[in-house]
Amino acid sequence: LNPNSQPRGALVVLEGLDRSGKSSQCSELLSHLQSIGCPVELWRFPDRNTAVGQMISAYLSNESNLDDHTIHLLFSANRWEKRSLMEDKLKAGTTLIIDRYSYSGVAFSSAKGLDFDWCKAPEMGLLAPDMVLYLDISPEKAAERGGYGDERYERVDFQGKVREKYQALHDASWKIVDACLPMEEVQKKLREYVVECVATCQNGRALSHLWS
Ligand code: Z5A
Ligand code: MG
Repeated sequence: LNPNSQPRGALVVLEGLDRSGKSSQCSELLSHLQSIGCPVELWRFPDRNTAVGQMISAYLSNESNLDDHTIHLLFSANRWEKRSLMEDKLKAGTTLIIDRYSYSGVAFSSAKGLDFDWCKAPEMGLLAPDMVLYLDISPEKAAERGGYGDERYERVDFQGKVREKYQALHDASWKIVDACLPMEEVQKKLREYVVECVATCQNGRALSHLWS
């Protein structure tokens, strides 16, 4: 029996600009999957609980300054430190809903001016998501939602550059959803996509790696 064809959980990533609704929709997907009896966990990156995550958190809240390359590699290391647990969970049948992943890493750092391929390189070999749900919104509309705080990157001009970089990362695993629709409508679309993805993985879809 090919071990790659075993039933497993799905790796689903939500991406999008700040205030696009990722965290709200992630919690909603978690409750929905739980309510239909699907084993599921919600993860987020950066994971601010690890030692690396605490360095990232201090940087984002402007308590520390780091060279752009250094912070890029820390964000990547923060995903690598969770990689083997991620694989174990998926193989044990748990679906993972992830709030931001490598695409945020590449989009934000390359929007600052770092080389796009250089930014992709440290992500190579991490697990590739079965599906990326991209919540699409313009930076202007996102800013209207309020709550842009004091963290780095929370500026309309910079978010515009991030959006362009996200567009350069789209591939066949991406589903683009209009994040300006009412929350319930976004929710309905996401549920449909995710339930279908979970079923495909239960039928034994092989795990793959970035950047495939
Ligand atoms: N970053 C990086 O540089 N490199 C990396 O590798 C990674 C991240 C992983 C922190 O991330 C920063 O790290 C982030 C990218 C960078 N930079 N920035 N800026 P974070 O995940 O902690 O960022 P965040 O602060 O949690 O972003 P966001 O604010 O996550 O927003 P969101 O989760 O997408 O949105 P939300 O909290 O669900 O909703 C925002 C508001 O909109 C809220 O009031 C909702 O009620 C409202 N909302 C949501 N949906 C709707 C709809 N459909 N209609 C109307 N209103 C809505
Ligand atoms: Mg969020």
